[in-house]
Amino acid sequence: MLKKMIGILFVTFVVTQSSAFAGFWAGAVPPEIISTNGHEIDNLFMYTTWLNIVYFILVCAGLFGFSYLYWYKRSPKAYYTYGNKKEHLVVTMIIGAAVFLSIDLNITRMSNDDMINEFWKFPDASKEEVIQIEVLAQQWMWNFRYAGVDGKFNTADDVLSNHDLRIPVGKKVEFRISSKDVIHSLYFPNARLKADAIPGRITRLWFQPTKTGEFDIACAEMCGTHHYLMKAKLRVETEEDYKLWLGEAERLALAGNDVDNLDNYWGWKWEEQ
Ligand SMILES: [Cu+2]
Repeated sequence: MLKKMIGILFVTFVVTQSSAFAGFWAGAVPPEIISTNGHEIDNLFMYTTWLNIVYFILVCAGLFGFSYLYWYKRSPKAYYTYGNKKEHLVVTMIIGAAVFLSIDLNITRMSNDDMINEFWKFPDASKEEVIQIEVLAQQWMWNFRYAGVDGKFNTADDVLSNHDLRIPVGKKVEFRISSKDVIHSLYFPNARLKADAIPGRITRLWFQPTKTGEFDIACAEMCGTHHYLMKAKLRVETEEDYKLWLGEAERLALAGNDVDNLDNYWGWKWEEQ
């Protein structure tokens, strides 16, 4: 009777919870990658995860294996050791070196390679077309600034946009980021990129989108009570759509920008770095 009841309870639990588990796993799947180098970050995550699983299995094998081998019925007399014999030291050092070399040192090498070969290789606007965008974070808003028809930042014809960032697919985009008040962090989950927005400083990041669509932009730094509201939209558009939007936005900017409103001049000169 008791067994039957436990059985029924177990089946009920599995049936009712399976959708919750499915939801959990769906949430664990990383968002779609939309940049040329986003997979480098995923590779690093996967490498670390799998290697940790391997070591976890080894540790469990040791723990349960030795518990089984030295079960009290098999070896009734306890054996006492300080663990300071030469072979103990050698085994300990081999395990320590294996973990250090395969995890710590290797992910340092991998991330260093990624930084130097990808993420810090900023596109050179004198050699190729680069979409340049200035970002100003504030409590609790993302301000984006395009240079406008004159190609110069912080002038009356700049295109200003809040929470709505548009970029053309296939083009390299560079962001120069700052903050008006506290530290925020510009986060593109689909590009696997984030950079802090720090008052009085300009930080940079770049990526090249590979897919059109609408994606999330978030603030990844707890920045106050309405931190959660700093959610902007990234629209990756075809080049024609982007040019159409930018043309219209430039026309509206020229016609409607309030040149006397000093609040609109938060931009800065885009200089070589
Ligand atoms: Cu923020």
